[in-house]
Amino acid sequence: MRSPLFVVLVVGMSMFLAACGGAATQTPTATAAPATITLNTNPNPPTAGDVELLFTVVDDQGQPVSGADFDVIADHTDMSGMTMHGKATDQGNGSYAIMTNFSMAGNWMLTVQVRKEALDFKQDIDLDIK
Ligand SMILES: [Cu+2]
Repeated sequence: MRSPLFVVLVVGMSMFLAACGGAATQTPTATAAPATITLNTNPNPPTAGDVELLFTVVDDQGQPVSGADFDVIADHTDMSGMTMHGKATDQGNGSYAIMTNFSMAGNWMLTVQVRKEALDFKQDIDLDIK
């Protein structure tokens, strides 16, 4: 089990990366985290309706993690009980994609979990649907 503090630190970093707009600024840096997951969306910024979520996973050496099981939970945190769940599919080179439909704008929380061999890493990512 990971400590809550550890998770909070990783979430902070992912929000910073997302705030930068994400796409081309993939600069892997060595951190204490076993993996780093970054999110991109299509469209960007995401709007209510169909949104493709594009994740990139790198390990603690900045190397892409491919062939993992990639679980996605999306929770509309403005309400209770509005949750979606699915698996993102491996696109190669550490990229994973899933097509979603956000039926409501507002604050959503993505909880993503990557599992491959010894790696079992969960990360929360805030998502503001316009
Ligand atoms: Cu809702």
